[in-house]
This record gives sequence, structure tokens and C-alpha cells, in this order.
Amino acid sequence: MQRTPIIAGNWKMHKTTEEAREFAHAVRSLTPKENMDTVICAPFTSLDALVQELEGYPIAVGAQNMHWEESGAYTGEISPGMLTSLGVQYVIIGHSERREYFAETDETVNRKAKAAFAHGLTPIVCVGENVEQREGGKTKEWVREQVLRAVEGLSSEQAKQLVIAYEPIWAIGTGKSSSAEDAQDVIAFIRSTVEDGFDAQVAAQVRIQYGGSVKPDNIGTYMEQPDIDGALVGGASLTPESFLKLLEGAR
Ligand code: G2H
Repeated sequence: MQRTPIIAGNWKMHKTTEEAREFAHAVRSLTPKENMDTVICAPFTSLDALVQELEGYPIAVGAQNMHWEESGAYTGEISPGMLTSLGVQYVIIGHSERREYFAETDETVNRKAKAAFAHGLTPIVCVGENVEQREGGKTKEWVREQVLRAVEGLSSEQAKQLVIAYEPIWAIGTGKSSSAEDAQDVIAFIRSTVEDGFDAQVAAQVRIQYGGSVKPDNIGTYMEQPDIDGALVGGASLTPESFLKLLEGAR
């Protein structure tokens, strides 16, 4: 099964709208890559500007979170429909920083994943273990539970469109990346977990990224692995130079 690789930048809480526009101008010269999806997941305040600046260019725009309801008394929240009305196509769900600092749970991840599909957004669902779980040999047990809870109630057609990002928490923003072989091992396991939840066809189509201190000089080693379909990249996606080098390195 040929899966289209997907490289997504996760800007986290970086860049004003003006800075986002400048970034978009700098990367617009990007030569369209056949067979690769490229996404920038930006703060809510920059989404509109990015969609406008990148219209007609081969870079999609994603959000980093959203609420699962369509509207209501949820002060400070953003709905799926608000994102799609801007032209946003992807949304990161359940990033470990949201799980750790903003009370995101497997249940809210699941609600958001379902809401994303209901609105035609592609969710990038993040899973990953912390250092204690890693050292205690609990990585697979933990990510299996996170994956199965995230996909509960999705149809097979939806699950095929899903993007999962495996991001070991100890590798996020620390400069300590998982070796490509270790990442491959866990990601192959995640694929087999998707097979258990659905079937072999869904497992063969779901795209699974690695995330955690991915840089232009190590992205190639991840992309060579048979089950790794791309990367979710934080720090190294923040400058146009580094972002373009990432895309080069991922080819
Ligand atoms: C993990 C990743 C982006 P970084 O959070 O999702 O960030 O590449 O900076 O480790």
C-alpha cells in the first residue's frame, strides 16, 4: 500500500500574524512535491492569514486544537466549523502539551477526532509515552490504549484518513530524538493496533508520523523506515530555511 507522506510543522505558541505572513511569503516558492502532503499547524490567530497567503501553493494549513461542539457557551474555545470556514484542513488533537497543561484526556481526544471528521477536517492525533513509562517498559501498552481510545466509534473510512503522530514525550523539544529503529518499532506496533481496532486494509492506509526533535539532518533516517509516513515537527519548522530543508531531507 502506497501511503502519501505527510510533513507537518507545529508552530505551537509562536509567531504573530505578521510573522506568519512573512513565513508564508518565504516558503511560497516551494516547488510542488509529488506525493507529499505539507502542512503548517499555526496558532488560531494566524490561520486566516496563512490560508490566504498560501492559496494556490502546495502547503495546507492546520490548527493545533479545537472544541468538539459546533457552538455554545464555551468561552475561549474554537469550533470545527470556525476552522473549516477559514479553509483550514487539518487539526492536531491530543498533543502531549495539551494533555499535560490543558487537561486533554483520551475521551476529549476521541470527541475531537469524531468532530473533526464530521466537519471534513483531517485530525492528526498525537500519542506517546513519558520517560517513566519508557524506562518501565510500558511504552506499547500505553500507546495502544491511547490509540484505541482515540479511534473509538470512528468508521473504517474515517480511520483510513486519520493521521497519527507518535511523539515520545521525552523527545519533545529536548534535542533527544528517538532512534529511527525505535520509532519504527513503536509505529509498526501502532499500525498493528489499528489493525486490531479495524482491519488490515485500514492499518495499511492510516498514516503515522514520528515527532520529537525532528531536524533537517535526521528526518531522512525516519522517512526511510517502512512504517513511518512523515513527521510532526516543532522547533525546526519555525524558520523558512529550516522548514524548506526539512522538506528536502524528507524526499
Ligand atoms: C513535538 C514536536 C512537534 P519538537 O512536540 O509536535 O516538537 O520538534 O520541537 O520536538
